[in-house]
Formats: sequence, structure tokens, C-alpha cells
Amino acid sequence: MLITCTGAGDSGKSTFFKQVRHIYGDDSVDENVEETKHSFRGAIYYNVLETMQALCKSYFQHNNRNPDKQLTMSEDNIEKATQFVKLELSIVSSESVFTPELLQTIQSLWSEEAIQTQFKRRFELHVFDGAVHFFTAKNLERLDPRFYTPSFEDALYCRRKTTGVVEAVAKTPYCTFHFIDVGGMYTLGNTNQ
Ligand SMILES: Nc1nc2c(ncn2[C@@H]2O[C@H](COP(=O)(O)OP(=O)(O)O)[C@@H](O)[C@H]2O)c(=O)[nH]1
Ligand SMILES: [Mg+2]
Repeated sequence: MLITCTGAGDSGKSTFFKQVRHIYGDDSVDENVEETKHSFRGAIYYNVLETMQALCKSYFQHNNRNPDKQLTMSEDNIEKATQFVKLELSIVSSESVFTPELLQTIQSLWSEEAIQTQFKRRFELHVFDGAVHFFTAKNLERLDPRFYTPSFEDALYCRRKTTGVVEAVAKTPYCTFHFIDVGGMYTLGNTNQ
């Protein structure tokens, strides 16, 4: 049986695919294959950097727009947030930017109440829900680029644009399902991601 998955960008199509492949063990494309897992590294670093940058920008915007309701942070973290906003980001360079020092900076900023307040407004900032997975203390520590290999869960929470047409196969005793993810077909006027 052939099932085509459509829906708005970020509605969870690719996440559903990752789960189907994981549960039904479609090995050719399974996220557990080392090579495939490794390919998520760049996107995960980009996710974390892009998210923290959006939160820092939002923090400064809030303070600029609300002189009477200033959100405070330590002097040190205000300086760190200022630097973060200036970071030039791309998926290609995100891994090399992500030094152990930057990891410390992210930990420190994430612990600020003012940054948490911005994260609560994530739907306005186009910050994805899954980001919180990478900011928990346990998972942040694992991101040290010297030692990091993404887990299946990391791949599941990662946000990355789907390119081309992707198929996931689920064989059940009753029927074989072929799920098709048509993400990335912008040229055909499709808004899926
Ligand atoms: N809260 C929540 N977040 C989800 C769910 N499914 C996916 N996401 C998050 O939404 C982001 C985008 O999902 P994705 O599967 O790439 O959406 P697609 O654009 O439709 O392929 C991912 O980074 C996930 O972390 C869900 O069921 N609940
Ligand atoms: Mg997708």
C-alpha cells in the first residue's frame, strides 16, 4: 500500500518517517547506520547555534522595545549574547564554530531566566520544539565536537530540511506500507519541508 505524506513544513512528516524506519528496521536508510547518524552532526550543531542566536536576538529586541520591563542577565552573559548575535552561521561551518568554549557559553546562556523567557515564546520566533532536547544539561555535554556521535534520539529531534522524495517501508504481517515524504518539492509549488 502506498501512502503519500503531505503537510505544512515542520508539521512532523520527517520525524514520523524516522520513527517508521527505526521501528520497522529499514536498514538501507535506518538512522542507526553509523554513516547516516554522522550526517546529522552538522545539522544538529546548526540547530543549536541557530536556536541560541534567535533567543539572544529576541532578548535584545525585548529590552529595546520595553524600556520599563527590562530582562536582566549577568554582565558576562550579556557580552556572550552580544557575541552570539554576531556569529555568521551556515550548516557547513557550524561544526567548526562549535568549540568547547562555545559549548560553555551556550550552557551559561541557557541557564539564564531571560533566555528561558524567550524560549517560552518559541512559536513566535520560529524556534522548533525539539531544540529543548539538545539544551538539557546531559545532552549539551555530549555535543562536545571532539567526542560526539548523534544518537537515534538526536536524529529524531533534529530539524533539517528534507530534500527530494524519501520512502520508508513498513512490513507488517498483513500488508507492506510504502510511505512517501515529498518534502522539498518547492519547484512544484509544494510548501512541504
Ligand atoms: N512537540 C512535537 N514536536 C515535533 C513532533 N514531530 C516533530 N516535531 C519537531 O518538529 C520539527 C520539525 O519536524 P519535521 O519532522 O522535520 O517536520 P517536516 O517539515 O513536516 O518534515 C522537528 O525538529 C521535531 O523536533 C511532535 O509530534 N511533537
Ligand atoms: Mg521534512
